[in-house]
Parts: sequence; structure tokens; C-alpha cells
Amino acid sequence: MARRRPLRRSGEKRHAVPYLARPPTAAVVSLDARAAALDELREGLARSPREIACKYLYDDRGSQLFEDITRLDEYFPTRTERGLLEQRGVEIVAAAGGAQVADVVELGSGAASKTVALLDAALQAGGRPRYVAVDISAHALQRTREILTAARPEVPVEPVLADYTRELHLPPKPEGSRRLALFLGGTIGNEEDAPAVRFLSRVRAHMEPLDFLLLGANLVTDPAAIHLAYNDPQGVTAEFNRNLLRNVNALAGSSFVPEDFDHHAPYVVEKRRIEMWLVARRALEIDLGSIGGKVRMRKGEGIRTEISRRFVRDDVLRIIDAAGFTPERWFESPDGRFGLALGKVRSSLRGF
Ligand code: SAH
Ligand code: AVI
Repeated sequence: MARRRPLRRSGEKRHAVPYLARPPTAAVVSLDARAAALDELREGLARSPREIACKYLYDDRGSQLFEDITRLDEYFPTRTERGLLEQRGVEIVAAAGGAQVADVVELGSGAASKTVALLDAALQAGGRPRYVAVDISAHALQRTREILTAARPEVPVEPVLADYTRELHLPPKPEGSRRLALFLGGTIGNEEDAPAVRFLSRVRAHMEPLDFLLLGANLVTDPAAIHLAYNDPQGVTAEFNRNLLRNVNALAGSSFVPEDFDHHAPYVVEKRRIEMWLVARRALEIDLGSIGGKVRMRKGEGIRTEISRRFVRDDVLRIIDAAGFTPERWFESPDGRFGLALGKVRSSLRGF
């Protein structure tokens, strides 16, 4: 599509978070957040089995490694979702309000390369969308800004550096506009049902009647293909997984040695999910730095670092319904591997 002349509303603030010349390595964004992160890490590492939340995968290097993963032949979700957004973007935006969609808010935006298709659809509908990118990673937000500014200079970008599992502050909606919240990439599958519904309910609290949510979800497909997507022979996903320990070390001054751990990512058929683990190659004693204390691990003991669920359509519709969105439309890739649910804000919440 031809580029349009930059449109900017007068007096508009472009960035919710001022951009620093060199953005911080931002797994955490404040002292309070650091204390909360240390508590969360302590609690997760004391669990059986041990766990470290997947948001710690995304320091600067982790965000870059994720972008590398999305370009691997084996990792099909990104290109499947991109194809779906490109094919059905116009329909999606039309169903969400067409030209009135003036506030596109993406949670966990990453490099946001796929989002251009939706912004284009809003521009084509005659709208003037603003794009609000929320991410825990300053590196990801920087990439969002680079990609979007180069691709669609007419779309103002407002980056919000935030952990969306905690308090969520969004810039107010432009007067009279409709908000379209995006949660793409299948990231909803990185949570169990209850926290997924809690999170989407909090997003819903930032929305009004006539606003919409577009939720992307990985669907159940061939287990071998799913397995390969998380076990690429080049070892990029293994490096992404191990890098989480570098991020924890930087945050807490802990003494994890990433090379002491094997990447283990089986597709657990009965749970319909990939489980990503770091498994100790030998008996280890790890000093936890500011987290406090030490962890002793036996050879073969694991730390779970991520779940990545596969859904069927009704699972996804049930989740958005429970979070206060009435399912309006369902879009599925021709190969049935990826689905997008469009939900409209409902005024009453239903529990899960
Ligand atoms: N939506 C993009 C990126 C998916 S990767 C895509 O579809 O390709 C997940 C993204 O969510 C990363 O950019 C990561 O930094 C961000 N993220 C993960 N946990 C987060 C959290 N708790 N708060 C904010 N952003 C988070
Ligand atoms: C961000 N999230 C949806 C990705 C996934 O597939 O669950 C993260 C990822 N983990 C390993 N590879 C990619």
C-alpha cells in the first residue's frame, strides 16, 4: 500500500515514556518493581517443581533472540498469524469499528512487525489510528518504534514500558475514538486459564462499550511440528531459554551458569502445551544473590521457564467471555494452526 503523508494531531504527546538515548535493560522498570521481581523469583524457585516466570525471558538479548526465533523455518506461529492478519485485517478492523478505530493498543508488542497489517486496514478504512505499544522490554519497544516509524510514519507511536501482569497504565483514549486492544502471538498461551482471565479482565477495565479485543491463539495441531518449533536444530530457542538465567543474574546478582543447564521443551500431549525447562546437567549449588539464600539442584532436576498452550476455538472464546468480552468473530488460518478471536466489551463480567 502507498505510504501516506504523516498525519499528526496538534499538541499530541508522542511518547508515554520518554525515550533515552540508550534505553535501560528493562526487565524491571522501578525500585518497587525490582523488589516485587525478587519476591516473585524467590517464590517461584522455592516451588516444586521450581519455576521462573517467562517474562524474565525478555531482557534486551532475549527480545532479540525471540525476534530471531520468529524468523526460523521451524517456528511457524508468527508467519501463520502474519498471513491471517494480512488476509483478514480489513474484515477484522471493519468488525471492530472501521474508521472509528483510532486507538490500537498492543500488549506485549515485541517487534510489532505483524501489526502493520491492522494499522493499514484502519488507514484504508479512512481512520487515523494511534498505536500504543506496551512491553516489559525497552529493546522490544525500540524495535517497535523503528519498524513502525519506517513502515508507517503517519501512525503516531506511544511506547509504554510496563509489566502488564502488574498495574497497567495506559494513555487515555483520544476523545470519541474506539480502542482495539491486541494480544497477539499466542502469548495468552503462556498462562494457565485463571491468570489469563484475570489479566484480560484487567485489560477490559481500560475499555468501554464499543471497544474490542483481538486475541491471537495457537491451535492444536501436529505434535511433531509443535515440538520442532521449540527445538530448532540451530539452538536459537535453547539460547533464548538459557538467556533467562543471564537476565536473573543481572537482576539479582545470582550465580546461575547458563551452560550448566540443558534446554528441554517437550510437547505434553495431554496438557496440550509445550513446557520449556532448564535441566541441571550435574548437581549444582547456586547463590541467589539479592533473592536470598542458595538453591541446590540434583543432576536432572529442572526449572520450568514457560508453558506455551495450544487451544481449540471454544477454549479461546470461553476465556474472552469470562474476561468480559462477547465473542463476535473468529478468524482461523487455512491450515487451522492459528486463530484470532475478536471480542466486544460487555458491560458485565462473568467469573471463570
Ligand atoms: N506480540 C509479539 C511478541 C510476542 S513475544 C508477537 O506476536 O510477535 C512476547 C512479548 O511480550 C515480548 O515482547 C515480551 O517482552 C512481552 N512481555 C512478556 N511478558 C510481559 C509482561 N509481563 N509485561 C509486558 N510485556 C511482556
Ligand atoms: C511469546 N510466546 C507466544 C512464544 C511462544 O511460542 O510461546 C515464546 C517462545 N518460547 C519459545 N519460543 C517462542
